[in-house]
Amino acid sequence: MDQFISAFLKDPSLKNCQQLAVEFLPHYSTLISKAGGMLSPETLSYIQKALQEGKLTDMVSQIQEALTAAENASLEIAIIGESGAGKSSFINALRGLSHEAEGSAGVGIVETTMNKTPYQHPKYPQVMFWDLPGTGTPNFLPDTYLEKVGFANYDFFIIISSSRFSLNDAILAQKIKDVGKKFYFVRTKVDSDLYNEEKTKPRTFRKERVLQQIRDNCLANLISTGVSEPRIFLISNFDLADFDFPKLEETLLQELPGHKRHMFALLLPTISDASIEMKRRLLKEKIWLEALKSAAVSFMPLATFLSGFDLPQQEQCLKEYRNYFGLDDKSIEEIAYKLSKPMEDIRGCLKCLDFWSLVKDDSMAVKAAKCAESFYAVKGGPESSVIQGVKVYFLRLKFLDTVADDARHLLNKL
Ligand SMILES: Nc1nc2c(ncn2[C@@H]2O[C@H](COP(=O)(O)OP(=O)(O)O)[C@@H](O)[C@H]2O)c(=O)[nH]1
Ligand SMILES: [Mg+2]
Repeated sequence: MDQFISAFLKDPSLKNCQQLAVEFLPHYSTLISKAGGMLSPETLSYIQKALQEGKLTDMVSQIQEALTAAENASLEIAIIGESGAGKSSFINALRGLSHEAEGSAGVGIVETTMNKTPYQHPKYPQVMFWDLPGTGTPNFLPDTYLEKVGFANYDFFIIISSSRFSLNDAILAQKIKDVGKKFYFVRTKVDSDLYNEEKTKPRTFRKERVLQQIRDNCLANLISTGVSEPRIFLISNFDLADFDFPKLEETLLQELPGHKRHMFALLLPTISDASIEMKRRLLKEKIWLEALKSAAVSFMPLATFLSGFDLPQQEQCLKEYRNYFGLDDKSIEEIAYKLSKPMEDIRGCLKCLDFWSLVKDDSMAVKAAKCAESFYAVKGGPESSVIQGVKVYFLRLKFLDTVADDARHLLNKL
């Protein structure tokens, strides 16, 4: 069991809570990834204060509020760029859709309107990508553009180009900064730059050097137009795992507020070990917060609302984890198609599909019983709700690790 939670279960006295208040932040920082966790600095200090004062009800409501906020978080992502720059391809990639999938953004379609187009995430309806017109159209007016597209609604802006960024891009970036929003430059199609360079200069071609040249050119170009310290990410929409996309993911995660960070981590395509690990960390944090909340609730008088060991609920949880890591039935079907293998072969190598064997795992029951023993010492007798809570904790961790391992295993095959 997590050290912090067992120390709390063993001794919920005010004196021990005060000790735990001291240990809370250092312990929390070991749980989260370098991109950050889902609690805001304010929530962290509220929880610390509640522990310091032994106000468990306050701690429970803080955790509950944070969990609800993370679950209901919405994201509105603005993608700006000229027709042909790769906006639709980028949006499809982030939505985990192939260009031929139903509901995907039409690729290679020349845009003639100045309208913005919304694309909802197929799994997370509260996540919306907005395809916004580029700054190169004759009607682009830097002074009114942001007002026109309703800038206040977006969480951040991505300015896309497949060649140079223009003066108008730089002007727009400055305006975005002025209204207190974040922006990132994304330079697409680096795969084709590399291909062309290699074709034309096969003897002197060096991948890293070409990429550095593209980066330097974009930087010089933006700096000369007045953008200070522009952040540019080189990507290929055909291969997100390569180039700077992983760095872009991490930067965006770091810069989003905690509750949105959780949502954004869930929607990221499982393209690399790093993205699987980021998802696993955030979900592990959620399991931990839920366990800490249940532990605190069990010490509150008349606490009748502890959720028990409800099997359908656990099965649903495993299903959600599979969904988050792209191992839901539909995704497995697509993976089988990509690998040209029968679906049963793919399913056969996934441990996360067997709910019952995960639930029946004996080692988990032993762990739960061992942990609950420390609790009997305090309360003087087995409290079934606590044992159930502890079992849920271990079971969810097991689900999460199994799904993440399966995702990693499949990724290596792709
Ligand atoms: N090589 C390469 N082609 C890309 C990339 N992104 C988009 N494309 C191609 O560029 C064309 C325009 O892409 P699209 O996504 O429709 O751009 P949009 O007009 O900005 O929405 C299409 O033929 C895409 O297949 C990329 O990263 N690399
Ligand atoms: Mg398009």
